Amino acid sequence: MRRAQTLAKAHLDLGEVEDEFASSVIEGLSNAQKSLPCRYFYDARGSALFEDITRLPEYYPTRTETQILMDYADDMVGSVGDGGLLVEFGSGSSLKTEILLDHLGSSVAYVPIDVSETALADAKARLMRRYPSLDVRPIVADFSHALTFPADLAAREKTGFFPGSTIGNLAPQEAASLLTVFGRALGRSSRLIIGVDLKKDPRRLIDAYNDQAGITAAFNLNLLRRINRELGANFDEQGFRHRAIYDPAKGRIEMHLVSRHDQQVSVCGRTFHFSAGESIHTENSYKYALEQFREVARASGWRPARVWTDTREQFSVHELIWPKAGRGCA
Ligand code: SAH
Ligand code: AVI
Repeated sequence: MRRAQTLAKAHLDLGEVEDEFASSVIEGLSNAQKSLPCRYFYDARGSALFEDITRLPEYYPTRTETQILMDYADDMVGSVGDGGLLVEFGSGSSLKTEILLDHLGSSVAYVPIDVSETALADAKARLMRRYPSLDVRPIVADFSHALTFPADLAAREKTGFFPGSTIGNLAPQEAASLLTVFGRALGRSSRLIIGVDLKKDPRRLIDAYNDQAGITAAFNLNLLRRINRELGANFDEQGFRHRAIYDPAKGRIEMHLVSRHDQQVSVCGRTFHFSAGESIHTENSYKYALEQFREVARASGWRPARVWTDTREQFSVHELIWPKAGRGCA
């Protein structure tokens, strides 16, 4: 990924633009189909808006996955031994984590990893109140980069947790690559408990990303506000509208920000032109069939084991096992 960014920078002659956020934004807005990476949604306001999304009547994934975790947490983590390490990728509020923590021994340590510093700080404060003896060691990082655990925890037996179907925000091939990174980081014989949203009636999907209250729209538009604040850009939020569509061939929801009229925007001293109706592609959210996701897991080097779903098979939680030896250097 770093190499890809270096190549992209060379191609665009980004020169002095060293900041990763700035270079990603300039690169994305320079593409024929303008795009922005969805990991930048999560500044303090974006993380808070995501929490609002999780409580919306239309946004079924959080409720459904939470119920699956409550029904099967003991099966999922009952075998984790004393002194184990729970590592969560894209932990956000860590609310679902509490369901697992209630089924784990008190000597387990917890490493939440997220790009959102505020989400990690709020989660840590709450967890320390609710689980006073829990050793919580947040890491502010992009989980797709090589991960190093605190030295005193590195040798512990690790269980990965990746809820929320955040894996669905990557295309299947990229998802497989990310799962390989996780497997190598967690090491031999580790397990990963991962939430994956399932294919379903497109109407339900479309409603989940076009809520009546407009919270998903605010979440999407917040990206422009963040670019203005952090990169001194001059996006007019009112000049763009939220659009979410389902592409059945690709099996994904796409979120876009659509320019309401012809306009020019300046970002880091560069000018970008938007015609009326032109969009910035801001997020994909892939929806899987159960076997299709197990195939992605196999391609990444994990062995798919158990799967838990709700009775209507709207959402799934998979158990993956990283082999004792073999692929990679784990
Ligand atoms: N796990 C929580 C939150 C899901 S929202 C849940 O299930 O409700 C996605 C989370 O992943 C956000 O907190 C976001 O900040 C984080 N995230 C997204 N991309 C990331 C990346 N590349 N590296 C680290 N964290 C990331
Ligand atoms: C974090 N991720 C899995 C969410 C999703 O459903 O793709 C982010 C989100 N985007 C719009 N609503 C929620």
